[in-house]
Amino acid sequence: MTETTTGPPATSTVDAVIIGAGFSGLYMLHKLRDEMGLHARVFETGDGVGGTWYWNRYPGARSDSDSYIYGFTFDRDLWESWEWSERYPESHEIRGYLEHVADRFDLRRDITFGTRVVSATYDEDSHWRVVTDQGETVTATYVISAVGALSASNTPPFEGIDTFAGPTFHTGHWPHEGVDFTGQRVGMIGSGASAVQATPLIAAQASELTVFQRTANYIIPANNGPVDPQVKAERREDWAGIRERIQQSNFGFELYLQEKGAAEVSDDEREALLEDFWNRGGFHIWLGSYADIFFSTEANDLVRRFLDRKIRETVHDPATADLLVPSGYPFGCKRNPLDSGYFETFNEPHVHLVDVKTNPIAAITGSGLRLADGAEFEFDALVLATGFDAMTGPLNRIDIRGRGGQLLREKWAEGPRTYLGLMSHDFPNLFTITGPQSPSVLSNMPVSIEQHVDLVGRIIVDLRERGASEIEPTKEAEDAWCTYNAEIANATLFPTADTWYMGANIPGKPRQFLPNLDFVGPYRAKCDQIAANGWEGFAID
Ligand code: N01
Repeated sequence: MTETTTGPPATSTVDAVIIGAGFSGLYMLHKLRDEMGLHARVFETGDGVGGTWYWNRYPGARSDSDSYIYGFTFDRDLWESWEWSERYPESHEIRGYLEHVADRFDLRRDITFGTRVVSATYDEDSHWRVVTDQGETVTATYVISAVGALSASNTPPFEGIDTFAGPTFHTGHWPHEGVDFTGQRVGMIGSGASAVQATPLIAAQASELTVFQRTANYIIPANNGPVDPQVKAERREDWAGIRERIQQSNFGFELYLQEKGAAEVSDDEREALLEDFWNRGGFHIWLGSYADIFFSTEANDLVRRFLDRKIRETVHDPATADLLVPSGYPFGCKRNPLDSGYFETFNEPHVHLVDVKTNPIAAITGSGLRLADGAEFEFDALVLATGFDAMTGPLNRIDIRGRGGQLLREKWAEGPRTYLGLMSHDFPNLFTITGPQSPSVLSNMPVSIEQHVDLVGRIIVDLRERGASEIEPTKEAEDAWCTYNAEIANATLFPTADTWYMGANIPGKPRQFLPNLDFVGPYRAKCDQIAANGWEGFAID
């Protein structure tokens, strides 16, 4: 009798399992399968490609990176095959781009959608057993986490969170069909990058919008719009130059810190530069102005004063402006959002700002929320723009067990421990693309993603050429990397701010600076040197 089966067998063996089908997972699959001839499978929770951009569909969602560098550069033909419509790419356009990539390289046939990886367990025979929520088990030599840095959404444990009678939306899990707020009273908790993008658009529909702000942000104009066709054409031609420059840059952008510090130039010179950068929009003031703002409070204050003034010039009501002017932490050490009309929105009579730092949210109620002082707010819909359990969250939500059954999240209970942000001791052949303690979120992500994917590819090629079955960092190399990361972070002002970079947005999360501060170009050179030295710091078996 012949048996017919539907779907894959309950257990199969592949060379590599890749977790996630965003930028990282797609390029990793292409690298392993098409360039190296390995049998690789991707598991993706969503029903389509896109990763972070599959879920982040809130009004106004777009990347803060210029579109011409928000894509892959590994293939010139791919580079030339896509045209972005505006200076910054909108969420749906980024998804369109990644669908284009998936089509072009025929990636979907090795991606299993609608499937979450629940565990990955290392067996002492140099294999990983990966189990999905659909009951499938796959055995693989390599596991590559391509889960993203900002993909585990954070819903704060507000008392009564389930009691609100109206609909609740998290910006990181927005309904695909969109939401119509016309005529509704909307309450939005949070004032980070997602809230800053969503506020003007929700305000345009809602009859009333109340934003509950815990920490004011330094927000810089995006200055979005169409790009001059001539500039577009030049960039299209300059694939090799742009690729080289962003790979060698500090942050994966064509932005370069000034040679002199903010405190070393005259007031007039500084004012002129900041004004010019303000008008250009984008990250110039953050990643292209003065290096000393990251080290010196005095230098930082000089730039802060400029930004404070801009807010007060825009916001009409002085009390609202007071609330919107950030205080208590340095500029640049908390991710500054880009603005497309955020401050102006608070000049509209139906838009309100409520401080929940001095008077925190006590509870969500059936009809809205209540603050600690007893003040009640009523609305029809609740938007949680409350961010993510960044960098470690997506990995810690999977049961990843290395040697001796050790859980990764237990090993990382006091904070992540990695070598290069790429691997962790006792977890052989597990790679974390743009993982914690790599430049990752302090860069234009596709640049760092390409570098890590290429590096993983090189490691695996080398292992196979040597006939080796395993690689992992030594404990000594990992300890040294963790110490080094802490030292370079502590030399800056970054740890002085309560941010998701520090894990400070999640109650109980250990306070540790999560990314690496080497910068993109130097970090790449360091990895290349480690490779040239025969994978220094790694044990290969
Ligand atoms: O999340 P956030 P996000 N009570 O963590 C507040 C990237 N991104 O989704 O600042 C009251 O920044 C919280 O307050 P506080 C980008 O890297 C990129 O906006 O912690 N409020 C904050 O205001 C970005 O940085 C793009 O004091 C509470 C907000 O919720 C990252 O994703 C677009 C609270 C969360 O802001 C995250 O951005 C969007 C509580 N208990 C996002 N808990 C682009 O490239 C949290 N909050 C365009």
